[in-house]
Amino acid sequence: MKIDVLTLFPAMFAGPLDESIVKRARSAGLLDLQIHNLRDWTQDRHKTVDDRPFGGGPGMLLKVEPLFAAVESLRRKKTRVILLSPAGRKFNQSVARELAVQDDLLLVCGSYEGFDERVRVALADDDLSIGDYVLTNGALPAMVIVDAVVRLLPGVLGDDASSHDESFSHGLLEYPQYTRPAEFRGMKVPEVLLSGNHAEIEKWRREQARLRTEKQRPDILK
Ligand code: 9D3
Repeated sequence: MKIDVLTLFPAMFAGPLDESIVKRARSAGLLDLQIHNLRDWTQDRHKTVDDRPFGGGPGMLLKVEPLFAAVESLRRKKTRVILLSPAGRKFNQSVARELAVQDDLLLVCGSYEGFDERVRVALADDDLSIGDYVLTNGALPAMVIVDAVVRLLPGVLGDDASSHDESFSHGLLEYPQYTRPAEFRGMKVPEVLLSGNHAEIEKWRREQARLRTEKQRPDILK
């Protein structure tokens, strides 16, 4: 898969995407990830990327000319162009699965300056938000989306982790888990997990998953 990211803060991307699973996907040739600076597509001496909104009001907007020039130079026939903004459709695991089957993504980061509506209408296939909280710009959301999508690409994770995911996204939170020692600072691992009775263990895990989901995420229970 090819992913291009367009941002005013390319330096934010050094680090998170050079570690761990994303790093491995890149060196294995499963992911071609390129970060681009929107400022490189400005034409004026001051490399201006923003301007005031018509009609007045607070805040600035990203200028349309550099955005059009950048997207038109970076996109190819099959590229899915995705704006990142707080007004977008909410990103979740099913959107991640939808994106993971594309050949080519272009993630366009917003910043405290919003997008001119013509960018949405003429350039974007989609507009995504990662949740209902206000960040300073779309760089972290872009990294979140890259991370969630890349781990779904064939060959990036082992089969174990991928099939485990399937059952998780089927509706309940994970049950409580324990590893050695069986007692730590007086805190004991539940007896049933040491019993070797796999039917009982299954039953306990189902109950615990349901209890935890009711408590933490009643919204995902039907
Ligand atoms: C009009 C008031 N603000 C909208 C809530 C303006 C504004 C604030 C912050 C516009 C952009 C931003 C920067 N945030 C993003 O670009 C962003 C974001 C986010 O803040 N939260 C969750 N997902 C995303 S995706 C891009």
